[in-house]
Amino acid sequence: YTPLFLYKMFIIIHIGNIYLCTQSQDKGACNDMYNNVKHFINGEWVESTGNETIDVINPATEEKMGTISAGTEEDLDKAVQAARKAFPSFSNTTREERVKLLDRIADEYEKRKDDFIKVITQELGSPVTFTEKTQYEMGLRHFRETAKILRDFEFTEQREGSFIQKDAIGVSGLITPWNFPTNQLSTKLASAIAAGSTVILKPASQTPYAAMLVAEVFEAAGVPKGVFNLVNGSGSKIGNAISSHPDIDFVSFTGSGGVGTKIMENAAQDITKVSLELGGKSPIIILDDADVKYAARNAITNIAANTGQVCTAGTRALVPASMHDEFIEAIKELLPEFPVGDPQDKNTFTGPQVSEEQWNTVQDYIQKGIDSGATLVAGGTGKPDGLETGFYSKLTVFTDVNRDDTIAQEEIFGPVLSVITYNDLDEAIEIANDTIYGLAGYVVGENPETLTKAAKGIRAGRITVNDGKADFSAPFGGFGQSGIGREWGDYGIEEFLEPKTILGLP
Ligand code: TAP
Repeated sequence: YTPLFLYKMFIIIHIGNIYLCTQSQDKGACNDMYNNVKHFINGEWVESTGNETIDVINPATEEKMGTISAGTEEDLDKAVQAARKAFPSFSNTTREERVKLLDRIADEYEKRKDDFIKVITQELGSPVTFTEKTQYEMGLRHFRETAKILRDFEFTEQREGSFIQKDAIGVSGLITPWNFPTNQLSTKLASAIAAGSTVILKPASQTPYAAMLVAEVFEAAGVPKGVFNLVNGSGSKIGNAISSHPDIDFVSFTGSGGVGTKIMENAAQDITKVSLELGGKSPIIILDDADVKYAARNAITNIAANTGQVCTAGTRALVPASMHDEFIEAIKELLPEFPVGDPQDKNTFTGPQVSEEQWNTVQDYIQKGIDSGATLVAGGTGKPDGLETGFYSKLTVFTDVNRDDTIAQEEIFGPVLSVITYNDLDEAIEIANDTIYGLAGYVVGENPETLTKAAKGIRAGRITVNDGKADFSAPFGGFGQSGIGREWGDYGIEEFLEPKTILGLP
């Protein structure tokens, strides 16, 4: 074998590989950036101290996109030490320096727009149009809005008898879910940076590539070493270790109630502060003067967007008994405008569930709805026709649902709507508030007085009236078992601060 022969063989094999990759349904399969993704600790991409990896699956093709390193407790310790070391100088940076840093992060984030869209569409199965307009955009808005708020944020206050100073809380552990891969990270990261806290991030194992891109954005923006650390790995190992780490001062978590409870239990051992953004079972109160078609469209959008994997999704449509039949007809008529299918198709409205596990959960709930005697208006169990590969659910609407049925009480996190009738507004508000949750609520109608009464009556962290749009400067979080604490805007920054009262200062 002459060197020339070997070189020719190398070229032939290389071209062959490229051909095979381009023929694959799963375009990520041939991209090295998807394989054995490392941790980002103290400003460097580092190998894990363990050998285990976690597979990442494209939910639309069911193919493996690649792997991430499964972090160890030793990896986490290194990240905590780096964050601890960086804390004194970062927490002493000026507000202006941190505003500039957030602006640079936002600029670098914008430069990676195409990569974010590609990655989130593949790892989450979020339809490409939604990924661009919502997933990508929400991440960016948090960095931009927080920078804007930070410009006027008051870290000190002189009162008649005291001086109050707000100090950064210390090292924060951030644990995030998969449903909005950049939004969930960005709101926590933007607030932490604004406050001067250093962080360790553990993203969801199903959607780690968006987090990897965020780490690259932070690197490119020149975030000082140790201020931002990323440790990949399972929730049961790294998430659990973050919530019980004695040198972490604050745990900010978004995800399921069950894990939220475990995090509180762990954090309680060292009296570590936690903020929890958990689930919801949000009501949509449709008033008797609402336009029926508009109300039906609002309800379907609530369950179809992001395949129902939205903590604030309105999943209980509360409809006046007198409007019920007309509402159901409008739902049936409008459903074809919400196609379920390939996330790469620009016309797709609803993609697959994120994982087989999530698909199974949704199927179980649909079966429970059928077993409870509710009437199936559309959808049902199984996959939509022609979508046998991929974790696709049918858009499912039940009516004749009792307010205390399982499907009317528990978070499904799938495209399932429960229609419940009411007789007067007081009853609607009572039903709206009759769950353990209180994350969001929706009101649809015309009369300003009734809209106001309904909006004020719902006990939840965010109420949207008709077309109300998200305000990234306003607090986001829940009442009841929807969580503890608030994210977004100035309320989000406050979570990463400790107020200190100084008395008798000359
Ligand atoms: P969770 O298990 O709560 O996952 C959220 C995050 O917590 C992930 O990063 C996860 O890591 C981590 N985690 C898991 N177990 C942990 C532990 N013992 N200690 C610390 N962290 C841990 O959510 P899920 O399983 O992905 O989804 C289940 C249900 O949660 C959904 O059906 C839905 O009802 C709800 N959910 C709610 C939200 C929001 S925004 N409120 C978002 C997603 C899901 P791994 O990814 O490695 O497991």
